[in-house]
Amino acid sequence: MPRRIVVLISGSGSNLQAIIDACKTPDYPGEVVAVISNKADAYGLTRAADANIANHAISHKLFDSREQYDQALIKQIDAYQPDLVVLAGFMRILTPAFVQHFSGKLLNIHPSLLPKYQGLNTHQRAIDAGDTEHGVSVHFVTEELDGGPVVLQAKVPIFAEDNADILASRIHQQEHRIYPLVVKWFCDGRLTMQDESAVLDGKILPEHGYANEE
Ligand code: NHR
Ligand code: GAR
Repeated sequence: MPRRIVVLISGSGSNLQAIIDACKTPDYPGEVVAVISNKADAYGLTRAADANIANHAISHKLFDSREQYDQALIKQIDAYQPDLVVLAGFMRILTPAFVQHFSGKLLNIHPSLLPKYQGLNTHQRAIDAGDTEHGVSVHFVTEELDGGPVVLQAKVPIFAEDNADILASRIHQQEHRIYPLVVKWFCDGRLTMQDESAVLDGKILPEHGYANEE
């Protein structure tokens, strides 16, 4: 049986689409069983519906506190008994209670070469810093925002004439390659989190994740 995946989104859901498409390939070890958005107008919900995947909007605005919102999220996610919860452009910081509930089963994709540029606006910050290289990281989620162990990164160049939109689209192409790959590793049972380290095939991954020469 394929591993059960719940995907959390806030927006366009192009990473969700990449994972849905990957799940259709023969022998892929995972299946997206539900998509949940904190925004009712997220286009990713339409993508889920088009793929006949259960989907829900749970607006954070209806709750008095982050704790209450996260409890509602936990309840909805648990109803699907997932093996893996994937953040794909999900824009709400999660409480320690949420992170602990899904510890070791929670992945995020962050548009920077972590530990550089945690938080938001990463493309503009890389341009403003004069960087010639930028990238994207898939990491396990821990209580520390964008601080959990990195599994895999992809790098892209920054050219002098780039703006944040051009850079974002270059990053997106890499995201759509690496996220389905990391999800596959997890679903194949090759990837785990142990003592806040990412472990692939029994080996602790270094700070920048798998196969990084630095
Ligand atoms: N939660 C925890 N505990 N740990 C992480 O590593 C998390 C997380 C929740 C989301 C994604 C993250 C990113 O990849 C992520 C990682 C949202 C914000 C943020 O400031 C920061 C980082 C990330 C996602 N959100 C604002 C908030 O008040 C709202 C911003 C908005 O709505 O546009 O939650 O970058
Ligand atoms: C992706 O670039 C992802 O790395 C980023 O949002 C985009 C979502 O695109 N994530 C964050 O910035 C998290 N704070 P998508 O909705 O098309 O997958």
